[in-house]
Amino acid sequence: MARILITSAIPYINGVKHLGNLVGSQLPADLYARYVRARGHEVLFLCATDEHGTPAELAAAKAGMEVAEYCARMHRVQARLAQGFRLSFDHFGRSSSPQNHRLTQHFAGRLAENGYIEEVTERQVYSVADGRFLPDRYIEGTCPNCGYEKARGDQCENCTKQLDPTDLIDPRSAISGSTDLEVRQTKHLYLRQSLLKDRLDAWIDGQTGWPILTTSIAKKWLHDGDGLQDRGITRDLDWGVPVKKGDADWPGMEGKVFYVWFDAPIEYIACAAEWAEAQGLGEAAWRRWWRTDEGADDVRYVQFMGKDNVPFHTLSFPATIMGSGEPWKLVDYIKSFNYLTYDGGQFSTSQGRGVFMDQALELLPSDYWRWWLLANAPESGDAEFTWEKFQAGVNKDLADVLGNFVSRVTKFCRAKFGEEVPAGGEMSAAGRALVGELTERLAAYTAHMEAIEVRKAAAELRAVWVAGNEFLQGAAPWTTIKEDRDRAAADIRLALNLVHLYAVISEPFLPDAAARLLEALRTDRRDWPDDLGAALEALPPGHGFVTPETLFAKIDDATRDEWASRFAGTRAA
Ligand code: B3M
Ligand code: ZN
Repeated sequence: MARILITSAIPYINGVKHLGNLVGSQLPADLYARYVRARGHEVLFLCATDEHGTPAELAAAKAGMEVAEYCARMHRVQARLAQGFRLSFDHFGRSSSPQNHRLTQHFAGRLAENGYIEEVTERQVYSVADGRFLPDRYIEGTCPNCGYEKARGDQCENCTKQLDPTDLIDPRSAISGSTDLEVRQTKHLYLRQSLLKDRLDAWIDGQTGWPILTTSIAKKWLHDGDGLQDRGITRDLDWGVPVKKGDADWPGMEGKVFYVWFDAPIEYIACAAEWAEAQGLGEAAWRRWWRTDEGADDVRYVQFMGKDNVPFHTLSFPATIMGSGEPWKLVDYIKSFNYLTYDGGQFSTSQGRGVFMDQALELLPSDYWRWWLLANAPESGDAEFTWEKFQAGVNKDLADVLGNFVSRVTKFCRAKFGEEVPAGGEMSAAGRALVGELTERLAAYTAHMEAIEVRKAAAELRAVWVAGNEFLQGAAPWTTIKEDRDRAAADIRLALNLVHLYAVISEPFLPDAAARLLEALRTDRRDWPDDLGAALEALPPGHGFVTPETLFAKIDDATRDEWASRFAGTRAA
């Protein structure tokens, strides 16, 4: 039994997330959380909405709402969709919480005390037409690194480079489009992460088995060009965590807030505090997950995120923690993802391109999406969503392989033996061969789940389902029953137990199907099949069941084409 802390990158509040966002952090985090819970570990799985900064302000302005009201509403929308996708967060918090305000100000105070904050009078882009400074996403232009024309002032989403607004070529206001911009003086705080470069470098070198995607991005920002740059951590915005040194005012910083990327990762900690409060637990209950001097030294902490978030999680946030000089838990493993593309192009929130979480659930229940997205997770490279691929994956894997197996076994049993596990006979040669194959496949599946190799795990799970079908085909109880009823009974008894095994091991991918199967099989046994022999006798002779309704419906070509054309354009944001 271990204690495992899991966080998913916290989605921006500015609207419903698309399937590319979902598969890049929240969904694989949920897969892993469900798996480690099933293995009996103590798990705290946290996510939240990322509510500060220009994304929130711009989206609220567009919706014609006060930003606080907008955030409250969109938090409810995202929480409902998370529930719809069965994301099993222990808490879905908010980065605007009082806990995060306090902790963010606390960290800033500690960093200042330890000499990791510099006050810089600097030149910032000011929009004459808008009458304000233009931090981060308030400004757009061409990326100086890769030439992408829609780069934002804080980061280029094409090449992931972190930018400052003054870096952009041909800059324009994202509010008004105005190019009547000038550079004015204002004072800001900088996190002197360059001072921590060697410590960060050594820390990253000390990690074993991190995905290459994670370490290569971290190393790139540590060593390329001029090396790790100090980052501005304050902004001229109204909405956010007011700049303070702990509880104390910060002279000269009145009216400013912390940069969203400074407070967002601190929300991982604050979210645990929000969770404890919501559970009616005290401070110690969440600190034992986060403070290595208060019990978190035996916690394994795993983070999930898209590749554009990696620099902040491998460098800036660890710098915040190291620089605090306090024993907060550092991440143990960072699982990062490439991008899912949509029909040859990018999923895009700003352009409303692709399928969004709310739309997906209107078409099909969450298991269909969970399965396809996870089985095709953009792990080793980008992956592409097309309606043809989605249809093929659903129809083959879920309907033809898993669904069909369940249906054939339960219906045949009902017709010939009634709705209970039949008695009699002994395991056939085909059954023994199946057990041999499953022993190996389950070991591989478990190893992939432990290693968070999502696609490999899905492929192995599919192979386990296929093995059941092949067993059934070879054993052919519908033929053998004519001469040897005991043999057919033994094979069907094994097959019914396989249905149960499938429910247990598929649960991290397909929580609804698993729940339906366990209900149909009238059992709540969910122990992981470490002992395969015992697992395949979980349902003893005489155990009653109910034949389940069709588990997965197929997507026909007409429906596929209708969806493809419906989602060909963009949706109004
Ligand atoms: N909200 C970016 C994103 O949604 C950002 C992640 C914060 S993780 C602390 O991709
Ligand atoms: Zn770029």
